[in-house]
This record gives sequence, structure tokens and C-alpha cells, in this order.
Amino acid sequence: KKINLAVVGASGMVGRTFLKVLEDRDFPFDNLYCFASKRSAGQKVTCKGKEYTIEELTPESFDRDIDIALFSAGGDTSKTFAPIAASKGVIVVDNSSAWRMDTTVPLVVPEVNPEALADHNNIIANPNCSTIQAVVALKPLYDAYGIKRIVYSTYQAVSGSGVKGYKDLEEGLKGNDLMACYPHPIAGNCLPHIDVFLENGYTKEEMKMVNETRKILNDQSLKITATTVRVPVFYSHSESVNVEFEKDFKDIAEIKTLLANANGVILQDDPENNVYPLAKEATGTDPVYVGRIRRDESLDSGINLWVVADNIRKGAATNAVQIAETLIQNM
Ligand code: 2RA
Repeated sequence: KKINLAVVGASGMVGRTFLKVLEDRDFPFDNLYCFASKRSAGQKVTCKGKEYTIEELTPESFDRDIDIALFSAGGDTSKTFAPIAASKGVIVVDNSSAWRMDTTVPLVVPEVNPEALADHNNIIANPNCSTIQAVVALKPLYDAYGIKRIVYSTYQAVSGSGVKGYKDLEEGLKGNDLMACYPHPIAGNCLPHIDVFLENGYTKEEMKMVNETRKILNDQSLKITATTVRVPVFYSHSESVNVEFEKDFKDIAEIKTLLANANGVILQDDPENNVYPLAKEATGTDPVYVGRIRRDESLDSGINLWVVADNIRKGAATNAVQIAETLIQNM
């Protein structure tokens, strides 16, 4: 069945990457409709060699025959328009955080919990970029050994903040600290402040990792803590992940084999030859790269990992397109 697809937020960084990923993966759409705010309406975008004119998003946008709509237009737009689209039979895959913790909305990483797609009310949530790459690496370990506790420390690219964050770094590196996006200069700095601070002293980004990991792995007993940091890198998030297992494991070779065979993972772990995941190498690709695997000698059974992925592709656009690919298998 040919699919009619909509991209909402088509002019944004993730929106444009949706179009690139749809082309890279030759997604089988028949008609494609591109929507954005009034300000971006009229702009031209291309996909699979064809040019599309961005239309202003209105409630009537979904009156035409659309099967799936990929949203990346901010939480407010998703809160308003996802229910309208869903009520008209459109399946929405939303990249904003608006619906992620809604109990009626599946939060899905296709390599990790595709079964969650079995039951939805036409709104499906794409997890936060920093969560997606982490759970792809954790899933095989969770299944093999059970997980007691996770400690996340992230080193997140400025593209996670969109064009404003990108520009702050670009200009900052030239000595112009605009601070249009961040409260401090990002060039030459590390900011332990992504999104807003909450009552418990964590940031929203840190609690997203805690809450989303539990929902995706379907285990509310998981003990998780996180520190998320913005670093002067343009693309790809890097993460130190410390994992305490329920069961013991034989040796690191066993862990490496598990990860090397895991869905969506590429093992890069040969420190003697300076081989470990790097943000620059991950950028523009879809796998989750894992390395620096070593036993945590302070635990009965635990390891440390270094996990890197392109935050705009696998962390957002590619994961959403993979959800759409999974959905159309049953259409
Ligand atoms: C960030 N993960 O990196 C958040 C949203 N993209 O800013």
C-alpha cells in the first residue's frame, strides 16, 4: 500500500532531517505534505529529487488523505495539532516531549520496544535523543543480566538546541559569545544545564532520561540518575553510562559479543589503537556506537560504557522514520 505522509515542522533542523532520512531509506510514500508555521510557509524543500512547497499548518491540514504525520514542531504545536490529526485517523509520530509520559501514548525505540506499537490511539511519541541512544545500548544488557541501577553522564551537542544553539557555538568559536540560547558562553565551556531546573535540583533533560528509560524498558523499579551537560560540539551526543546488573557476567568479552550483535549497535572498542566512539565520526549516520567497555570494579556486577550517536538522526529523525516503517508493515 502506498502511504500518504505529512511532515510537520518541515523547515526546522529535525524536520529537514526527516526529509533526508526518508530519502536515504527510500521510504515508500506516495504523497508527501510539508507543514510549518505561517512564517515558514512558501519555503521549498526537496525529498527524493522532488520539490515541495511548505504549507502553513492549520486544523484543516489533516482533512486530506494522510496515513502518518511526523511531527517535530515543538510541544505546543504537538499538544494542539496531534489530537486533531489523530481524530481524523492520522497516526502521529511526535518528536516533542509533549506526549512522552502520557500513559495512552507508546514511547518507542524500534530496536528496543517495538511491541509497544501494538496498542496506540494514533499518537506515538519519539523519545528524547539522549534517551534513545542509551536504551539501544542498554537493551541487550537488560535482557541478559537485568539492571539494578544506571548512572548517566552526557556530553550533548549544541544542535540539540536547534539553530540558536548551533549559532551560539559557531559565533562563540569566533570570539562572539552571543548567549542567544545559553546563559553562559558555550565555546570553551561545559554547561550542566539543559532545559530548565526542577524542584529536585535536576534539569528537565535529566529527568527525561530517568523517566523515559523506565517507560521504554517497561521497568519502574530501575534506579537511575543523570547529569546532562551541553558541550562545544555541533552534532552527536556522547554519553558515559554506568550500569549495575542484577546478575553477574562471565567477562568483558561476553559483554562485547552481546553488544556487537545487538540491533542498531556498532561496537568500537580497541583502546590500544585509539578506537572508541567519536561524535565527529558518528555525525550523519544512524547507528549507536559503543566502546570503552570495562568492568566497574567498585560493583559486584557492573560495567562502564561510552555511547555515541547522531542526536538529529538516530536521536530524532531516523528513530521516527523507523517507527513509521514499522507501522506500515501492518497497513
Ligand atoms: C537537547 N535533548 O539536546 C534535547 C532536546 N533536543 O537539547
